[in-house]
Amino acid sequence: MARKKIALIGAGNIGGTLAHLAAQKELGDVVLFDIVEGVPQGKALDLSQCGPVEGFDASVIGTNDYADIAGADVVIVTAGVARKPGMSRDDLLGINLKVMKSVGEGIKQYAPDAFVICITNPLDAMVWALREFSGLPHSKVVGMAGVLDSARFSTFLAWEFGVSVRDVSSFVLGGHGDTMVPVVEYSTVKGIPVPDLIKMGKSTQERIDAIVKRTANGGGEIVALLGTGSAYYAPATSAIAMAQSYLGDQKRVLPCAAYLEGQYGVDGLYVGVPVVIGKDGVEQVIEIALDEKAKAGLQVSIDAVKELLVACKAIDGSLA
Ligand code: A3D
Repeated sequence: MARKKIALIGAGNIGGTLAHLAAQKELGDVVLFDIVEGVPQGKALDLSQCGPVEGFDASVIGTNDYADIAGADVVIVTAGVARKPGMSRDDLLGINLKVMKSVGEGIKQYAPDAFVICITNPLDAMVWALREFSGLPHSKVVGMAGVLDSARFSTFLAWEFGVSVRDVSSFVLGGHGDTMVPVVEYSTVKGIPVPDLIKMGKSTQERIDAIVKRTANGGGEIVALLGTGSAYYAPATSAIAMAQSYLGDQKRVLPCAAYLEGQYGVDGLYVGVPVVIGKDGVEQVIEIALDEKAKAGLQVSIDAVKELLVACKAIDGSLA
């Protein structure tokens, strides 16, 4: 059986980390694309030379030509600019929208059967625009945010309770921005909901509220520490989990920015919700019952995504 092909559009911090993980895990042969000449080729050469040491069988090539992504099974998009300290994700909109147009056209021409995972910010608007420009089915274009946001929430919860991260399961809904909604009621330690753990005296509401706030600002905290660039290890790992679920038809339940057609009362927007990812892409959107507070939080988040789409349509008339 031929090896799968993984195309990575954008060979920056996340793109390079994705290439390393994809090769190491032997997800398939890797094509690293960027508009900057030399960078994808240099990173690909460096990564190829990890092969003999790590013992992986995957070819890694770098390119500036979309034709090289032809027939890709999975395309992961990180092309664009990342945040600098003091910038919000939304500040990236104008620049990254143009990038999504060229990337979408490249995917449409060379990899129309791929499962596409968008990471470029502002995520919920960029994944929508990428889908519009590529013309792929909505079920085959998805945004990575919830897996990362939940991983951040789970990390902080594991630290708070002094337990293994493997026993923590947490939930973040909504847009990938300051309005995201970490859902405490659906977050558990080995099945025990966090509110019950508070009742058991393992933490306090105030401490959990602070963790929820820290999760929503999780990306900003790292941007401020790094001084230049934004998080890339955990974002790359999160997208790889989504790619693995698709390639292996694992049907994992993962929070992702998915296209909603009536679910959660939303129509025609990409919003972070739990979905099942398998061989057909997004195979199910899971609608969970939310209390009034979470519902209100989700609505604020949905309204923020709507505003971004209005801005996209104002910038690029072909999207209106
Ligand atoms: P960075 O290291 O700057 O890499 C971006 C790469 O994109 C650079 O190598 C650029 O040369 C390349 N590029 C620019 N324009 C194009 C183009 N038209 N076609 C192809 N390549 C192009 O950034 P990064 O890897 O750290 O981050 C990439 C994106 O992910 C940014 O928009 C971040 O804001 C975003 N991001 C999202 C999350 C989410 O959870 C959604 C997390 C972290 C970062």
